[in-house]
Amino acid sequence: SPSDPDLVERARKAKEKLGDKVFVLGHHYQRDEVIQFADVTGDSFKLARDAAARPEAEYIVFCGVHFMAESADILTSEDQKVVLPDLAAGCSMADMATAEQVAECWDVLTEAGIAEQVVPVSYMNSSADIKAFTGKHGGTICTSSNAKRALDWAFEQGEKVLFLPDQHLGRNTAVRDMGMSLEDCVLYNPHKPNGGLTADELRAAKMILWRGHCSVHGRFSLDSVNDVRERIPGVNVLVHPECKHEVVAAADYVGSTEYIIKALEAAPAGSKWAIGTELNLVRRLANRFAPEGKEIVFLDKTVCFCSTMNRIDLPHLVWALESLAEGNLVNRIEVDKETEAFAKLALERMLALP
Ligand code: CIZ
Ligand code: SF4
Repeated sequence: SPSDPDLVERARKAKEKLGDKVFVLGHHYQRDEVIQFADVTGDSFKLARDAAARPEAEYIVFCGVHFMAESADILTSEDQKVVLPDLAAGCSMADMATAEQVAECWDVLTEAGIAEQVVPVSYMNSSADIKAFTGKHGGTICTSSNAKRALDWAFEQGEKVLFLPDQHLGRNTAVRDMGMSLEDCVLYNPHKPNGGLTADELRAAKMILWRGHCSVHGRFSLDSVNDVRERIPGVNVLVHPECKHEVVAAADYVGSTEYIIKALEAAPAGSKWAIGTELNLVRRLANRFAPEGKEIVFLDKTVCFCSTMNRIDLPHLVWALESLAEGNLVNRIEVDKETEAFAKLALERMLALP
């Protein structure tokens, strides 16, 4: 839907007034009305790095969700202030692993006598607390683009991996890219005593998967894939690795948002694609590539936007920019020093991955 022209003008004015003092980051899953004001777009990791590469920007306005703003705060300098236009823009997946639950899990692994063999690997989509836990226990962060390299590294450090918080990315990477079997993986349920696992099950496992998932990507099903293949003969099915294992197994291609964009850029005219990722991005890609004769559809019409991503709308962005332009620092996301130090350790291990 077209954006309100008054708000567009107000956002433009406030941004102009701030000049180089502000840098606006736009995650791929953001609304069009917000993305039009982004200085750069990208996935969460690219955006955090882009922010760090702009030390002259005093304010980083992060159009995305809370864990991403935290990561940007961790990777940018002391004097840069990260602002999230709506504090209610969280991530249900990141919320599925709390610091208390993860500490309790570590006790369970210690009880089972395996904690020394376990290396934590945490997906970028996790709170700063979970990243700090990961750093403290010798582990690394990963994104959906480098999950295999992170697991390769982790299995050089220890015999087992605790993968947080997205079970699907963990399972898909282990089985698709690492040659493990589904039986090598166990699911740790933080809502059950001992994670719902026996000590023997934990000792036998190679991958201990946290029972978290993305409420958007987790909704695509095997039926979504079968239906689209029937509806559009010759369609290429391309999905994000946060989708369920059966969906990933049935797809033609699997990759991160950056991978999806590159694949569509390289796709020949006349090719047909069904994409399993967030709807704002898929719609934008469909519009962008339609003139080149590439037909792009959303994998399943019953799945919708990421509701927390969509909380960042033009009114919230205007409010944040105008406040900053008037000298009021609003909605700052600031990670405390100790958490930041350990989280940074985990992020730096990722940056050092071969
Ligand atoms: O699903 C998400 O939220 C993704 C892919 C985030 C990101 O950019 O890493
Ligand atoms: Fe979280 Fe999924 Fe939304 Fe990404 S798409 S922010 S993982 S709920």
